Amino acid sequence: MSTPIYHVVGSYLSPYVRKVLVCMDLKGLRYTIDPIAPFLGGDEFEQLSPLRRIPVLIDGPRVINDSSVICQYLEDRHPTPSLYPVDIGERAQARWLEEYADARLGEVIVAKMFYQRGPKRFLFKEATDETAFNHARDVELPACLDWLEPQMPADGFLLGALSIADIAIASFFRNAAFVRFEIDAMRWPRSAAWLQRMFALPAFARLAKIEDTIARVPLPEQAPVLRALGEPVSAETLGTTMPRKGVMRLD
Ligand SMILES: N[C@@H](CCC(=O)N[C@@H](CS)C(=O)NCC(=O)O)C(=O)O
Repeated sequence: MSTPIYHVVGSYLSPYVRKVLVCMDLKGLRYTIDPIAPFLGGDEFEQLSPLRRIPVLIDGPRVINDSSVICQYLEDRHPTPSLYPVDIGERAQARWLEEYADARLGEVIVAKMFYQRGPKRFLFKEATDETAFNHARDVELPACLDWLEPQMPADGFLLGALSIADIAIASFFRNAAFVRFEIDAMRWPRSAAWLQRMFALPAFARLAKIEDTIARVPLPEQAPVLRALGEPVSAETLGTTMPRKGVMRLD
C-alpha cells in the first residue's frame, strides 16, 4: 500500500502547524502544504475551518480541524512510530501536557507575544499591546516554566520516549524564540537543556531553517520562497490578500 499524500493548510510559523509537521516527519508521511496565515484565509478556507484557524488536514474527502485531533488521527492511521505512551496513565498525562501547551502556552506565547509583535502589527497595522507583551514575558511565561521545570527529565524526554507532550511544548517555545524569549538556563536548567535536545531533533532542526528564512518575508511572498527551498507548496491556495480577524478574537 502506498503512503497517502496528505494536504496541510497552515503557515510554518504557527506552533500548531509545527506540531503536525513534526509528527508527520517522525512518521515519514508525505504531504503538500498551503502555507497560509489564518487571517488571510478566504471564504473557502472558512468553509473548511469554521473557526478560521490553522492547521487543517485534508485527507481525500476528509477535512480534519485542530492540531490535537489531527495528530491523534495520524497516530491512529500510522501507529508506528508511536508518539503516544503505551501506558494508559502516561498517555493521559501526555495529552494533558499537550493541552497545557495548546491552551496556556498558546495564550501566553501566541496571543500575548507572537501575535502582538507579528500579525497584529504587520498585517492589521495595529499597535502592539506592550503592557500585555511585557507581562506575558516577565510574569506569565516564567510562571509556566516554574510549573514545567519539576516535570522536566534530567535526560531524554518528558515521559520516557519522545511523545506528543514533548512535540507540543517545544513547538510553542519556537514561537517564543521568534520574539526573542530564551529559557534562562540558570533559573530553569532542565527545561533549557530539554528544549535544546528537542530543537536538535532533525524534525525540528529541518523546520527551523525554513522558519528562519520566511520569518521576515512578507506573507504574500512566502510561497515562492518556500518553493525555492524545496518545500511541497501546493499550486492552489485558500489564501487571499485581504486580512480578516478570526472568529475566536485575539486582542
Ligand atoms: N486548538 C487549535 C488552535 C489553533 C490556532 O489557534 N491556530 C492559530 C494559528 S497559530 C490560529 O489559527 N489563529 C487564528 C485565530 O485564532 O483567529 C489547534 O490546536 O489547532
